[in-house]
Amino acid sequence: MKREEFIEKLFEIGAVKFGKFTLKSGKVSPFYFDLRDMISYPELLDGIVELLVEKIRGLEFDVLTGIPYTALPIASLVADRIKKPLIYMRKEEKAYGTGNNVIGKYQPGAVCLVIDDLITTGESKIETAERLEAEGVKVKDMVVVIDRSNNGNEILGRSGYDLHSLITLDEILAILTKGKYIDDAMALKVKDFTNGLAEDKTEIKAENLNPLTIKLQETMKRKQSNLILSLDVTNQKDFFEILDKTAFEIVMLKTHADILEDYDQSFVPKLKEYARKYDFHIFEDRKFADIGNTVRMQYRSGIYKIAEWAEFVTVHLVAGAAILDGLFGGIEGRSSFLLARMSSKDNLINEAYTRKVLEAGRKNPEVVSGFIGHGKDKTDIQRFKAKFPAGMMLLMPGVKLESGTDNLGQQYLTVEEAIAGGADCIIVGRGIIKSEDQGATAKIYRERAWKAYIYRIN
Ligand code: S5P
Repeated sequence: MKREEFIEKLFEIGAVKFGKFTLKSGKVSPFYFDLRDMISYPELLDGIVELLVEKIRGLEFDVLTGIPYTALPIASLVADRIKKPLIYMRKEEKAYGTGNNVIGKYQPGAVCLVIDDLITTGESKIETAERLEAEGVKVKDMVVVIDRSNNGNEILGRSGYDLHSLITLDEILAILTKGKYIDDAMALKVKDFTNGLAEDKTEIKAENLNPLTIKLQETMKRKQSNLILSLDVTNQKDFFEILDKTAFEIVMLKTHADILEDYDQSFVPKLKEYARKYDFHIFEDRKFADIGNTVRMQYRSGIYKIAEWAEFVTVHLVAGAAILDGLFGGIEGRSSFLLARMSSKDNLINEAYTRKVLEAGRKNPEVVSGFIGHGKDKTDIQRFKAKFPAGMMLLMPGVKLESGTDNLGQQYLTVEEAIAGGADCIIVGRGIIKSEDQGATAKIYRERAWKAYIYRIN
């Protein structure tokens, strides 16, 4: 089947529609694509399989899959035509990595081609690929029938996948206007609409970033440091002794004020004086996680009155993004880092949770400077970082000079892995604190981290 003919048929069966459609987001779209009914048109189905087989010729893969529901019957027809095994993911999500999420047989490490009907944001494709990868299947190439975004390639490319699309939105518009199925005005409307969506997605403008995010980045440049010291000790004497030796090397100091046994009213003024003298930021790793009203009190009252002295705090979004209002409502000049992933073994954060945290950050740049995250290796971190809203930072704990673990489930990457993957700052605790010469060790961390950072951003 010719492409023109195929596109015209899609229009005729109503798989490609123009008019006014209210989307889930509440926006009114001038077009709507829905390929679900295609399975009821054998001739069209035949055409699409033919075009897909042609498109995937030359790609290397062991098995193939279609994303349920729409693409699954299409993928099974393709599998039959090229005589390759089919597998598919359950639509409902079982626990990660249990081996029960994939139906069909494959060898561990098998390379899988992913077929889907449409691409808009690419999220469902990335999610499928990540779920397949969690089950020991590798994904490299993905094929879609329609690239509705016109830049699916770029979206998936950022996450390390190659997208092949049969037809793009522009091509559909060109053919349908040529055949007089729609007029130029409609084509223009559709283009305006998709450009508008693209802009919505484009990320946070610099002027909306929290001024503290910008300040932190300026301090990084000024001090040539992206090292955050996590000063986890239980008394003030050790605390300030270590700080004396390391303050010069760090861009930010991360505290857990609640582990100091002798915390008293002298602590904060002294800490602030160090921060001023040595030019670093103060970051209390409180990991707020309760309901809005409670976190508000935990942040502003009690013994620590964190809001008065910590420029940055950490927040777990398990209670929902509304707790950001609880924390920061009515307060100026403060910001947070959200826990998007954790470094501890078997933590319960999954991809869907991470995605929601990143989305919450994108929507609240005035109180969120970025995310805390980790990964299993450089590639894994790159994929994670690719989804960040522009301008948001990745701070990474679980970093040492050598990779490894502690005996309580902490997992370490090396400085270079962390930064090459996309960490903007590294958070180091025991790697420095437990070393013999804390000052010299902090210097090594700073130099290695900064060198890797400069290399990456250039
Ligand atoms: O996922 C995380 C998030 C954080 S904030 N994993 C972490 O280890 N952290 C914190 O980073 C942790 O609370 C500790 O203060 C620091 C790492 O310390 P280290 O001694 O293992 O380097």
